Amino acid sequence: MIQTPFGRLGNITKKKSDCSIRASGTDSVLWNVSQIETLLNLPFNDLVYQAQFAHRQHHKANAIQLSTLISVKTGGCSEDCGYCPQAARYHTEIEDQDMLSLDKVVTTAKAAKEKGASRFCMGAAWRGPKQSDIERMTKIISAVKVLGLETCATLGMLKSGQAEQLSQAGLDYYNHNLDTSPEFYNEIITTREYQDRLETLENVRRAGMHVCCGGIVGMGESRNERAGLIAQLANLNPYPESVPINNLVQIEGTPLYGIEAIDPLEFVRTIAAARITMPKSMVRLSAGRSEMSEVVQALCFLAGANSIFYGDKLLTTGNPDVDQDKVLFKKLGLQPL
Ligand code: SAM
Ligand code: DTB
Ligand code: SF4
Repeated sequence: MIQTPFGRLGNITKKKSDCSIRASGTDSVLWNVSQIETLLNLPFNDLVYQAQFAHRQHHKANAIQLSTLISVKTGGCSEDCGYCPQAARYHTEIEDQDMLSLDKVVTTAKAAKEKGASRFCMGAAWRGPKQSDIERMTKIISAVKVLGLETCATLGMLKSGQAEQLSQAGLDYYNHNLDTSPEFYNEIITTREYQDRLETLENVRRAGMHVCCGGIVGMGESRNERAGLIAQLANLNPYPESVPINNLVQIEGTPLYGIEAIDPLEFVRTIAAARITMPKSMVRLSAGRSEMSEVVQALCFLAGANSIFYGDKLLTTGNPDVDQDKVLFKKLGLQPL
């Protein structure tokens, strides 16, 4: 049973999974979409209260983990993800850039560490890496790892041998998002299947790496479809250690440009549902912070977000700068983890 301030989760009794590879130590339970929709439909105060309660059972109340992103290879991607400025087929202002040198990545990682980041996440605009890409990435990962940073990479789909090589090189986390619910998925991406994503996540797990997996909201999905995304994430076996929740950054030239933005309170609800259903995960308030007021960000932290991307750039778009985040942390009494 999930512990909540109300004793039980409304009238929802969760059953322990009988799946074989639930992580030891996680209180993973199986969730169905309507149970998560019930959560999302709660009065806002009740939902946030439950999320804060879950948060305080497993995490320091006022500590936020900081990850810095770098794009190690930008643009020219073969895929058709409808949100992405790096897809070659959309005409955006992004300039393509070949893979960065090892020195450039290491210099950036050192600077991120000095500014207080604990994790360094390297992204590449690939459908998936080639063997030559893996060889270059393994050198980069090892060099970043020796700086004393946690390492994370997001390079697209991985075969099992590729995941093994990255893991051997010292990669701690692999980010691969499910992005949205299975039902809404084909509205957004057609060049790879939902199942392909699940297979990559399985390969990452089997190689012994931590899973960073989340999605994007504000793409025109319904509340039921947001519940569908959270159900998929929470039912991963085990659920991801790190769950990035991105608010769509609308980029001119992409198919999703101009879509109606999600109500910020609905975004906060999604964070709360992630926190309640994946109580031990780090829930990252990810893309979209530049467009968010301090008040909305504060509500996200109250609803259980305990990680952010830190530094003035995401992959190709802007993020609040370090000084702005320091001011916000001071106002809220938050500490870097
Ligand atoms: N190419 C690899 C892949 O797709 O797996 C890795 C990089 S890709 C840019 C990483 C993630 O960034 C995507 O899965 C998506 O969730 C997120 N993302 C990309 N563009 C975004 C946008 N405009 N707004 C919010 N999130 C975005
Ligand atoms: C994730 O979930 N969000 C990050 C990271 N994982 C790689 C990427 C956000 C990208 C936002 C658009 C851009 O800057 O290109
Ligand atoms: Fe390519 Fe990743 Fe962008 Fe999709 S999200 S177009 S795979 S870079």
